[in-house]
Amino acid sequence: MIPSRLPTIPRSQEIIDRAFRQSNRIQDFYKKDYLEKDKIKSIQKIQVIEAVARATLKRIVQGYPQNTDLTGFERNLAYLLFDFESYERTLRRLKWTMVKISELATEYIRKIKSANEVDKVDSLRKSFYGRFSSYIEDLEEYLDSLREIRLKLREIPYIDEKLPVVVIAGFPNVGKSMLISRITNLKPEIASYPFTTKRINLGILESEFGKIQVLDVPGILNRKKRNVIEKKALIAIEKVANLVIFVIDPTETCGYPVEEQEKLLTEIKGIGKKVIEVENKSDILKRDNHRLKISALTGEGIDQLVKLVGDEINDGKNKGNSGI
Ligand SMILES: Nc1nc2c(ncn2[C@@H]2O[C@H](COP(=O)(O)OP(=O)(O)O)[C@@H](O)[C@H]2O)c(=O)[nH]1
Ligand SMILES: [Mg+2]
Repeated sequence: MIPSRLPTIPRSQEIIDRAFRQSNRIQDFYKKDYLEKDKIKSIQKIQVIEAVARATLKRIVQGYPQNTDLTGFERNLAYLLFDFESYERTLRRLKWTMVKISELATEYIRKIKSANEVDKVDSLRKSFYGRFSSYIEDLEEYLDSLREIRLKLREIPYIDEKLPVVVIAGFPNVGKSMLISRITNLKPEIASYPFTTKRINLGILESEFGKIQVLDVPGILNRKKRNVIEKKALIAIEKVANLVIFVIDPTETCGYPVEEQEKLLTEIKGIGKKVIEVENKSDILKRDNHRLKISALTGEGIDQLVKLVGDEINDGKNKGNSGI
């Protein structure tokens, strides 16, 4: 799973500044032999710089998930949202830099120990500073990409695979977000323009059979080539849904013809998950058909829907359905 707190990513210059700042805090001490004193001080500085940089990089490397840490759902979304191979390359590069900096510190400490002039010690120390800084500066583009990937990883909700999952699907603007805010603790953004929901929102429905995770996914259009936003919704249905609530807007105030919505429903049914079909906005229009009529706005039909969801999930459990 993806850790809930992914470490923030500093800039190269921040890592360098932090390391040097710490090294400047080393307490002064008295020693009669100036060369000896200079050596000890220089070694201490190198040790502090190396330790600070290593700790910073280690915090990042350990705080970010490896491929094997991810659940199937998380992995699918991650592959969709960014180039996973380049992400792994970035983490490997940070680890490599940690090793290189440690080697560099060891090498310079050894050289300083055997130096026999103050000038030599000072030039060795400066040379370490320069080489250390360039290792960290070379990380800049990797840190930039990791900073962007962090935002994408944070978009992926944590799904408890032990609890059932219901995905609310349908065209944009049919009332999915308003519906999830009705039946769960979640209050997502609701707007009268399409594609408000770009990420997957997770809410918890407290049913009589226990907690059910409900996902409000971006609207899907009925078309061959889907964009990344739509693919997220399909991945959620394919990978984690035990049940789908498909919302149809018969009023077409969503901006899409019912016919198109029906076609999408047929496609979603083809995925093979159990689907509850509802017609929303019943405060405006109720058609005469078999579907449950609800209004996310007024609350009409919502209790029935919640009951139906609970029954379906519970039914799946009793049947020993491995998908639930
Ligand atoms: N009249 C009416 N409007 C609704 C209902 N449900 C949603 N809406 C409106 O439809 C628009 C889209 O709703 P939203 O929940 O953001 O749709 P989503 O894109 O499917 O998540 C908003 O302007 C809502 O106020 C409903 O049951 N009745
Ligand atoms: Mg929405």
